[in-house]
Amino acid sequence: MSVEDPGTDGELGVGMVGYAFMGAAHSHAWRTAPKFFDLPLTPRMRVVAGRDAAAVAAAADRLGWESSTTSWRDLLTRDDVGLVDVCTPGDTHAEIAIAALEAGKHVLCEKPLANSVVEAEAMAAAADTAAERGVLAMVGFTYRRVPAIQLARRLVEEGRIGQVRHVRAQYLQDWLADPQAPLAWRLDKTRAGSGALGDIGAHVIDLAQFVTGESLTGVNGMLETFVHERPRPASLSTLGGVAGEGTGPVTVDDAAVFMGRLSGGGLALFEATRFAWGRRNSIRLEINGSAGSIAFDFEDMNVLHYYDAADDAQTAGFRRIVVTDPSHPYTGNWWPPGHGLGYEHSFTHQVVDLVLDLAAGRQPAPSFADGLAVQRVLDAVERSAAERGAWIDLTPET
Ligand code: SOE
Repeated sequence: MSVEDPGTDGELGVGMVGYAFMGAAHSHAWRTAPKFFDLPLTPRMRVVAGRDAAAVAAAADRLGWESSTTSWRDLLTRDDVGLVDVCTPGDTHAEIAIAALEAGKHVLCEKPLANSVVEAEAMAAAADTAAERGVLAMVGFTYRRVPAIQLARRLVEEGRIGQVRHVRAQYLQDWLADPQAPLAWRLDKTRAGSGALGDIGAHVIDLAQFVTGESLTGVNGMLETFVHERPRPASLSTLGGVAGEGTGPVTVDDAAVFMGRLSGGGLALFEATRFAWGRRNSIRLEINGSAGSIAFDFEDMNVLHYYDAADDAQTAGFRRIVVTDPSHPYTGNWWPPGHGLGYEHSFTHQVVDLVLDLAAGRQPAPSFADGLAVQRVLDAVERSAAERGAWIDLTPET
């Protein structure tokens, strides 16, 4: 396959690296996208790579891949692979993504883009060079593709809430609130880069910037680790697992609280924690503008709340919009109005948009440059926390 041609004979051969939670979500998306959307290239799930031969073969079978390999480098030499999908922990993103781009493969890479700004810069530079040859890269901030979030973006873009004054963005989970929850890789700084901050805080940073169309110009914040030692896992499931013998250190933050200033002059407040008992996967975004407000919670993900300050005072109030009309983004390809979408659909929409962009030779969004911008915010929050909450400016060159 030549680099100018993203697919052969109307197909896009995909090779995926990693097959755990994110790998399963991405596999579902590659399988499902061509069944519900009319795509200019048909994704072919050629090969999945992982270190354990038996486990990766079983995953290939379960998730619908044609073959498996224990070396991700095999993907780079295969002519029937046009895109490499990176679903590994953050410590391997840079190496795999850069090698794939250099080999002429398009890349989809899980978030956060990398474990450090240095790595993210190298990835963004590799993506720029590759783009000159028609080889394209995208980072997977999937929540952008929730229809209610797309509608929120449109309302802000159309000026329906006026100038953005406040952003309140929270990502709340509780899978680590139990101190006996085992030591998953997401608690190891060398593998994950950071804790709640990078794993889930990255999502709300991206959402805040995406929905407002603005960028953070500076931040300050606090990080905290509540449980410093956890049982080593006997087995790991999607996020939790079963505690085994012995304990090991938690080397990342358990929670992050930070605030920032937006390029349009608004103020933003962020919280990311995996210690919010009862909040399983709650992503809350509230934006107050000069002419209205919008509010979203992923735990009710098919709904967007919209307040229009121009409404008659007698009847003014938040409008509960069920974002399932065929006129809403993506929804017309799924179920009749009111039947609703779930977590997995945003991954499918990600694949759909990526394939459309590849076929058109267009840069997909979010790009590696967007991923780098989020990485700079993560880094600034860490630096601020290390300096007892000092303000950190985020000028483009920092
Ligand atoms: C774990 O907190 C996690 O799986 C994140 O890594 C994902 O990005 C998010 O979609 C769900 O939660």
